[in-house]
Amino acid sequence: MNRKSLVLLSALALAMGTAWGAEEGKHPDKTQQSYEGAPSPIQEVKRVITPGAPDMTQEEFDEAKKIFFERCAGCHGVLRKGATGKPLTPDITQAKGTEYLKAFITYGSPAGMPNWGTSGDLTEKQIDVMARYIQHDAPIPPEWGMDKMMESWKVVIPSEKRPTKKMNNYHIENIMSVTLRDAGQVALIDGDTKEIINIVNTGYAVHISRPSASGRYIFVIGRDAKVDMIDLWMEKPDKVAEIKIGLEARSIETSKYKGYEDKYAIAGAYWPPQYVIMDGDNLKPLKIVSTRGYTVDTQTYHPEPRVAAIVASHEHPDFIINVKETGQILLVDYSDINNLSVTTVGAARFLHDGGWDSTQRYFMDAANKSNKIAVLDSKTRSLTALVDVGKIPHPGRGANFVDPEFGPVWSTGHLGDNTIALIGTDPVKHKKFAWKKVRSIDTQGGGNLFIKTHPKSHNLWFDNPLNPDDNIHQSVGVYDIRHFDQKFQVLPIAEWANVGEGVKRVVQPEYNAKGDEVWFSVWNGKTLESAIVVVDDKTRTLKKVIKDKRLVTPTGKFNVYNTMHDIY
Ligand code: DHE
Repeated sequence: MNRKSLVLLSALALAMGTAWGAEEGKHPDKTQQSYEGAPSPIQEVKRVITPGAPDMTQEEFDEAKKIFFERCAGCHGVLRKGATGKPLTPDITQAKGTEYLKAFITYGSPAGMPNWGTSGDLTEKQIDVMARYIQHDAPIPPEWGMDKMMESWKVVIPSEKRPTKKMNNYHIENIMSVTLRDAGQVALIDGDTKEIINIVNTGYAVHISRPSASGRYIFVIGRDAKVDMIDLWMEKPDKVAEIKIGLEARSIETSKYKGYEDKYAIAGAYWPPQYVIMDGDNLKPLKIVSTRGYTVDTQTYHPEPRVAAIVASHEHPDFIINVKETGQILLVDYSDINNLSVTTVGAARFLHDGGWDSTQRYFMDAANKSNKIAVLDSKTRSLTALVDVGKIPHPGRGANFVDPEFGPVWSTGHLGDNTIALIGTDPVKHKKFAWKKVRSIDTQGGGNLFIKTHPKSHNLWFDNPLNPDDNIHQSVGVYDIRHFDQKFQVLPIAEWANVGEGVKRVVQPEYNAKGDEVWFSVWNGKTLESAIVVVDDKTRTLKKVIKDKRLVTPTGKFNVYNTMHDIY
């Protein structure tokens, strides 16, 4: 391609950004893109040939399908009807034509489309194949109903053969379940001795762990929608049941309301868009409910609204389910699952993650691409407020503490800017500040994913794993919550880990049960050394580096006590 045509095409790509409703601005950071667009495990689709679309061979279709699910589905949706990225349906793409689409894929757009060609990620040939592929209707992956779930359901150890009392000497409330992302495993680490208790095989690109209300069981979900249930009472804690609840998923939770402890588990899927309530004793699927429906704002039908975070209410026997693309929060009453009662609360798009305020009545829920936190009153089952925050809030579960000036606050960091927003959460004694952003404090830069504190601590920790600067994503910052007039301190976590070469993103602060240690993952490439770094919370000094060749790509860590009691 000569220089003149390159310039023309790049101008065309920018113009298309505007034509598709792009905002003016810079390309978002590439790590942000790869965060959103982690490879989808979906591969099983039937080929569709659409009138008006350019021809493709079977080989080209297979290649394009693979590239689409690995790189594009995370933003554009499996059905390409638009998610956080624009819709790519044939009525739109055929009107643009192959050359136009090729330029768009090559150069990206200011609205957030990565420059797949100029970055070297895709070859010219692959871009040509993709430009033709998206002019055909999206091939539809299969549904995943009760028959498929029952086929995949396996009880490894039935409850009658499990221990009737704890058979080990572990202090199980201080066990950390650690995601080994690219190994498809979790490491159960003894929080007291820092020794690995067991490595349990789980789903592909495993995502999160949640303990049951009693703390006896841990439920783990993989991106391939495989759920694994681990019994911590066994002599060597291990898997007792497994099931696959769909083709792609991210969230899992268990019933916590009084009288329903350990009774149900629930998992939410990205594909098919549905949630499933299971027996909390053995993962038997009991009830599957679709989340297909209408968006909160324009009331437009969305065929694949993905299930994001799920939390268990402390006020009612409800599961609180975030439906990403429709922006609706569902409160699913599990007291009678045959006559299921669901309250639908309109919030804002695109719901992702969130956590409780310190009273555990209000759920603070990030509508990330709307730059808002939705405040849900779980007692009255209604929306209390929509609070404007910074760009792309990403709280994880957030952090609760008492601000010296504004009283109780819950806080969130942001993926898209360098701030942490503090929101007042006390409508009784600090009414003036309730549900308002009362303070904004700086982080080291954009690309923050998680923040954390503990009721016994004066520290507020934040990571910046998606920041492109090595110095920033390899370290963490910490504020003294009594002194926001003072700058944060930076701790060189990756340097302390001393793991050699690699990208070494430091991710997700997590407290031990006592609240006097904070654990960080040093997340390195799959074939490189990673580590977990334990910091003494009071002195902010290195306490221990946990290294083991089995600790492949550690990311999230879930302390049993803090997670089961929603302490953060
Ligand atoms: Fe996560 C929580 C979705 C990428 C680490 N992540 C969640 C939740 C959702 C979600 C819906 C809330 C679950 C709940 O509470 O029930 N995550 C997604 C994605 O869709 C996304 C953006 C891209 C993807 O394709 O998966 C994504 N997540 C990542 C990562 O790349 C991270 C950093 C590393 C990893 O292990 O994959 C990552 N996500 C986490 C962690 C939590 C999480 C550690 C739990 C935080 C907590 O404290 O509860």
